[in-house]
Amino acid sequence: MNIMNVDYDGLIPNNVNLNGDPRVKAALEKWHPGYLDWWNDMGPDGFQESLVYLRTAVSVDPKGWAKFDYVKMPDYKWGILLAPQGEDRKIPFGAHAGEKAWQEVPGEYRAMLRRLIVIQGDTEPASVEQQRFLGKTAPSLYDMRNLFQVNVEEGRHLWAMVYLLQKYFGTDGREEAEALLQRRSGDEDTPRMLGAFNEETPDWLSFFMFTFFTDRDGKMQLEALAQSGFDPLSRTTRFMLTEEAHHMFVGETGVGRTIERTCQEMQKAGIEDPNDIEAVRKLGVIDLPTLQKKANLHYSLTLDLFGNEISTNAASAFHAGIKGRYREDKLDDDHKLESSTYPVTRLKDGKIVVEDVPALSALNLRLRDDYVADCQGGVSRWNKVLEKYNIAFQLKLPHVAFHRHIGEFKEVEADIDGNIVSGDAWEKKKDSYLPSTSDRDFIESLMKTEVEPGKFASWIAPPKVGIDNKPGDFEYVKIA
Ligand code: BYC
Repeated sequence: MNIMNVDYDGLIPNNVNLNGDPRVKAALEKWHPGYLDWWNDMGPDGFQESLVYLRTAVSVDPKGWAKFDYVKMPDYKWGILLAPQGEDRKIPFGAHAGEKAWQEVPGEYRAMLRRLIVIQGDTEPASVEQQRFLGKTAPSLYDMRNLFQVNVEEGRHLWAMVYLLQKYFGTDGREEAEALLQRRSGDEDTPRMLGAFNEETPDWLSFFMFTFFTDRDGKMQLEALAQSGFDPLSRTTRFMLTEEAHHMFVGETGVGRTIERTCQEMQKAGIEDPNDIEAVRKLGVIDLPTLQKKANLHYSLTLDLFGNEISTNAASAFHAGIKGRYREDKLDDDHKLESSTYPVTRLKDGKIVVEDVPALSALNLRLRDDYVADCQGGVSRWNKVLEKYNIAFQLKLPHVAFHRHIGEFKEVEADIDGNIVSGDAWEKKKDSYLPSTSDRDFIESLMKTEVEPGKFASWIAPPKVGIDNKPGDFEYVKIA
């Protein structure tokens, strides 16, 4: 078998030699119709018959892994693709550091591994569910195609986790794979597992913020799992990361293009005060303070996805060699962390303080810190657009204590600068920190679909280059 190239002949494209593994092949083929039912019920509403110009992974060689073509989404080739197996890979961290990486699930860590795989798997279909109505308000065919690309790839990421469950976890793996198709984002009785995946994605600015902030949590968590001593998980997540990069590109450039259009229109109209919201909105673009509020919302919801700052679960997963740190293989220390400490921003006697705690217990926070730095890079790039147009406004990430529901700050209210405030004070100022009903109504009023090739809705600038270098007026979606 050539691990680089994918076997496309069967029902399920793969590079894991499914033909040589009849038990897993049969289990996946049994799961497949339920997946398609889920996709048809919960995938992009109203576009299942349209031809979409999508990339499909045909190889796991990073230099040329995808091909582009028109495809109806239900016919997309959702495959099982693992990055190539490294020769003689060793467990990079934890109590087993330096031992041979596991090719089978180590018995004592079975429950922990299954839980991490299920949580990761649960987020993938959840995001498709959250985004299912957005096609109808796409600001262009280019954006519509990007949305659908993200959606089919999240579907593929679900397949990736389901493969691990079916292959390595027997009966309970099969049950978990079924349950992944049963839960629904936002459902009162059977919600998705993590908070941010039960929120709505009601408009395109939310979608871009979600792909910037929340997909970036995906990147960080996948990076941490890519270090895993359980080699099949490492190889699966390494390939997922190749696809994930495009999702964050969609978010970063989507918000960037929104900012660009706002700046262009402000300049044309001679509006210098970015806080003159009414005047800016009259131009049919999204004012900068509202963009900041949307960022505040998505950033704070996403910080919750990192779990508690101080976590014995995270310590156990690291010690076991199951979930590492961001770029563990590039870090220069003992990779065991048994005697080091890490500074944690905590709440002590009603005050925010920084305290050194044992590094093993602070691994969720450490990953979150790497995430914050990564976000800051993108925000700085957005601010460059504002500088280019000489607009006196800078976007910024709110304090980590702001609007939190998990972790150290869940019991208190803090403003965007990290001042602890009373519940009353918070209520009074809430609408200046987070999108208010009228902000949402305004954004919604702009969400008019634009389906003429090469045309864009009023509030967003065109991209600098097309997907797959296609020209500006390329018909990315042939709407049925
Ligand atoms: N909501 O010890 P703690 C993506 C629970 S995004 C609800 O701090 P731990 C994507 C926790 O389960 C990436 N509950 O937890 C993006 C635990 O409950 P139990 C998804 C929460 O385990 C866009 C208890 O609180 N992947 O891929 O250290 C589009 C104690 O917590 C939450 C992963 O997350 C929450 N936010 O850390 C598509 C990777 N936080 O078990 C896709 C896998 C905590 O005691 N997951 N709890 O009843 C993990 O690594 C960890 O489970 C977590 C939490 C980081 C989520």
